[in-house]
Amino acid sequence: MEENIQKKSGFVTLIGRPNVGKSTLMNHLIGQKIAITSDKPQTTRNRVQTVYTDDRGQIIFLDTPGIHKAKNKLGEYMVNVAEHTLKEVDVILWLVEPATFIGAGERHIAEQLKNVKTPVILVINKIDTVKNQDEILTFIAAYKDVCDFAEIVPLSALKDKNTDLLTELIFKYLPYGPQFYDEDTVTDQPMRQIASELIREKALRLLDDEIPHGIAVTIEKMKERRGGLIDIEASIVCERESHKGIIIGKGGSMLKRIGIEARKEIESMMDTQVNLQLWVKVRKEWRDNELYLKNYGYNQ
Ligand code: GDP
Ligand code: K
Ligand code: MG
Repeated sequence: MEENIQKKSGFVTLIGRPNVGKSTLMNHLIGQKIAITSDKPQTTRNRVQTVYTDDRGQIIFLDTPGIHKAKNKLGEYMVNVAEHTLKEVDVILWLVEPATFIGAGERHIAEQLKNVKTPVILVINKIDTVKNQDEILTFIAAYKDVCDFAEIVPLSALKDKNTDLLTELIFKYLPYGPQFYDEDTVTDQPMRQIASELIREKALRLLDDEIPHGIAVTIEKMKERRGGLIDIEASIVCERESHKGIIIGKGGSMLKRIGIEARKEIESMMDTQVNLQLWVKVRKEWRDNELYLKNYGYNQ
């Protein structure tokens, strides 16, 4: 490693209620889609780590599942991941919706933050949805008393508005020190994990509300042929026979759509051709079964 006393580096976590745009923001900050996103809550289940590097130094982002009240063992696991992270990082980004109403979800997060000394930057996301920009001042005023914020930044993750300012403010709070990763590193996620997450994302986005929470994706096989083509066999695991039917769809149409969309994105991610085969399996109540949870990658 080259010596670089001038550079900064550190860890930043994104927290906030489901669907406020944490994964979208992280993807835009690093300039590449690594974390999956959807309009469904609890899209993110594991901690996803990504790396941003420029002349100023290196920011390591941790996209966590949201902090919420757990309903099953999978939920408990997700909440643990999120709460644990708060104490390990250099900066916390707390994302909220552009609103003056501060709900129970936000109060719960504010309670958690009372016990940590880490600087908190409040990010008021989705300002592209605010018609009258003067309103943003009222949102800032409403949040000022909730917590002792280091900074407050209104922005749009989706439209990439004001995100450069956020990066600058993050660097302000990072310590000087050596880089943790080489400059080409974008994530610590193995390709297998990214592939299974991309399949899960397509299923989340294409399926109706009730099913997505009960699905997991496992990669059974991932192998490169001579010439570069990659064969992937994966299973979508669901909790009921009736769900299996919906995931497969009429004459296999839904599974085919999920497969096509996932394949395209995995191909662009891996920069090579992919042959993707998808199966659907039923595992009743896997979300409350430690063994299944472990098997599907939800353990640390
Ligand atoms: P997470 O659950 O906090 O990780 O949220 P996601 O990143 O999965 O985003 C949830 C939904 O909000 C998705 O449909 C995103 O496209 C949408 N979203 C995220 N950021 C913005 C934004 O700045 N503006 C708008 N209009 N939508 C956004
Ligand atoms: K989401
Ligand atoms: Mg997310």
